[in-house]
Amino acid sequence: MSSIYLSLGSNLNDRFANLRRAVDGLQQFITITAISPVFATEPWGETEQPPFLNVCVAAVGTIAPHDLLERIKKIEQEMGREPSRHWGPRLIDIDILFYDKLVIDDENLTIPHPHIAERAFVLAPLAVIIPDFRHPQTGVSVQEMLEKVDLSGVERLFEMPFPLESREMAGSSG
Ligand code: PH2
Ligand code: MG
Ligand code: MG
Repeated sequence: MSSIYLSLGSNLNDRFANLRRAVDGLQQFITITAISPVFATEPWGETEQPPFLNVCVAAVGTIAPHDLLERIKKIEQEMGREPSRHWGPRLIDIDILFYDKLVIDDENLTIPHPHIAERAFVLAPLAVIIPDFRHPQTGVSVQEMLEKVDLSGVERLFEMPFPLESREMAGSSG
């Protein structure tokens, strides 16, 4: 079993529903063990776009990293994500942050995610679920990285309901 940590973000349409749907999709191929609270975050990188909702997810699974990436892309496509400019607005974005302590850097996939240490919108939710996890390349913990970033644009909103109620898991019939 591998430990997998993901960042989810949305800044278009019903942002919370988008996160919820993405979590449901992920559960088809990994077992989610924790979900962070939902954070409202100011756009990072490209600031002329609507504010985001962000969460981080911890999961376990046996899916290989590149297969994980393919399944994630499929969720994004099925949810109707359209091509956008680099760091531009998106209905749903699911990024692989860490996969165990693995380091991968090829044309398709870079793990750990290259921007973790700069992004308060990743570190704030991640520090709620894995504060002591150490970056495999720098040895710096999530909590230590969090203490180095500006948290002014990041607001903790509410808990993401988890685990899902069994009625919800079975698919609601009204
Ligand atoms: N994602 C981006 C670019 N900027 N800013 C925030 N606050 N949250 C995001 O999820 C985000 C972003 C590109 O993936
Ligand atoms: Mg991203
Ligand atoms: Mg992405």
